[in-house]
Amino acid sequence: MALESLKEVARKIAGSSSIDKKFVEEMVKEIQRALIKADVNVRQVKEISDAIKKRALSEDVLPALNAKEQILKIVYEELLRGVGEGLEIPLKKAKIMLVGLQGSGKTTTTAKMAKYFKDRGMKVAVVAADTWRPAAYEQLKQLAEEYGITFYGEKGEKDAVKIVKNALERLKDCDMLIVDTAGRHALEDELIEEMVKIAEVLKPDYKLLVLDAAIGQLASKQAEAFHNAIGINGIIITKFDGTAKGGGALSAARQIGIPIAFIGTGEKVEDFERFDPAGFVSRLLGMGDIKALMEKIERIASEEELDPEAFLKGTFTLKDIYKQIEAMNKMGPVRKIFEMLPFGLGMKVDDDVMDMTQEKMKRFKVIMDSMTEEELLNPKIIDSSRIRRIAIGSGTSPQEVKELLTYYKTMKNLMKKMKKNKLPIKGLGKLGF
Ligand SMILES: Nc1nc2c(ncn2[C@@H]2O[C@H](COP(=O)(O)OP(=O)(O)OP(=O)(O)O)[C@@H](O)[C@H]2O)c(=O)[nH]1
Ligand SMILES: [Mg+2]
Repeated sequence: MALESLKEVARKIAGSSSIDKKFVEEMVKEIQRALIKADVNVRQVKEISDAIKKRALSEDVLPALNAKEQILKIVYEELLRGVGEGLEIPLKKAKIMLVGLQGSGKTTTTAKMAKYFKDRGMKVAVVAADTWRPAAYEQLKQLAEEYGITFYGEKGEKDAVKIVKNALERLKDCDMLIVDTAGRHALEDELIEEMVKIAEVLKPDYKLLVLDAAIGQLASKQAEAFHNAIGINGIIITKFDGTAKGGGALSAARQIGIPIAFIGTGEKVEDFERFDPAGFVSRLLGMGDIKALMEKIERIASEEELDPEAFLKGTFTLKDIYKQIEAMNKMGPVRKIFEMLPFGLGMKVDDDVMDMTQEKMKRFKVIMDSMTEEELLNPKIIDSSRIRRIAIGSGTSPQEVKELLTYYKTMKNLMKKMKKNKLPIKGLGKLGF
């Protein structure tokens, strides 16, 4: 796969003896070659590589990083920007309609997606609304039965709209309805008409276009045509496993401004994943140096006698916040650290929390100095009367004390989240990438 060579780029950055202008230029050329080979649209390749070059040659190295880490961070961030947003379909009641050309992978994806949501506790049903291909009914029914998913279809019925109407009636108690539709060789009027009619009856929350990654740059024309015809709001890229041209479909999504929801990476039902841009780009880069970054965090943490386990486990107390603040002091702003983590994981954190200034850190320490041992170890007990006492004792305001408590809670949640996302707790350096 052409995008695979980005790993090589990351390895070269990690192995370079010095980062100079020549190195950056070579590196940018290599990135360009990888992207172009992967069928990424030329204009986008230029945008991405120009941005990398400009930043790599002009930005100051952050205090917490060395030059290599900084370059890797820039490459990571610009690729991420190039990839765009992912579409996360929440675990809520929803009607989903899949559209796409013949053989793009709609029926397979219908089953994969149903299993994906079923595994996450949703009550899912699939609807066979492809009345065009004779075997479509059996194909979906079989897949659904295999995975214990509710199936609705009407064998022999030619009117897809009628099937969808009946399905809506019959499947009212399901959380999610996933409707498989017919494909055609090309986007013919007849197909558009049928899609529009199905959508009118179904009123889908999501109209997802299934795009075969193997078509490379052609994906953008196809996506545009479907979008113009029925207005899609998400894209699923299939067959990402077997092609070197996957960049074409990625860049098609970006070009028409529609987020990618999932990618299919094989024929089996498990070969399916939610499209998480941060994780995706990290994997493209092999993550070699994210490891270094993690080691750095670990190192600084141990210098400060910060317990890395507690740091990530979410069992930590205000005492740990005290040490953490000191450690963060050495690493640079919290935001920068989390931005570098591939596990960015859509962790949305208030700007206030992220922008911990030196000034604020000092204030927080003063506040904590006015707390009792018991309060530091068990912040839960800090009620409004204690808040008042602490504020007076530290010469701050109750507002500020509350702010510290909010910061503490946010950190604790973040750590929990990182743990849930299977970030190894012990020995951050041993990530095994
Ligand atoms: N390698 C690989 N094959 C896939 C993937 N998704 C689907 N396929 C294969 O692609 C072929 C077509 O898939 P279908 O799901 O039948 O495609 P469709 O869009 O429903 O096709 P029509 O109903 O004819 O329009 C099948 O052989 C699938 O096994 C994928 O992510 N990777
Ligand atoms: Mg099909």
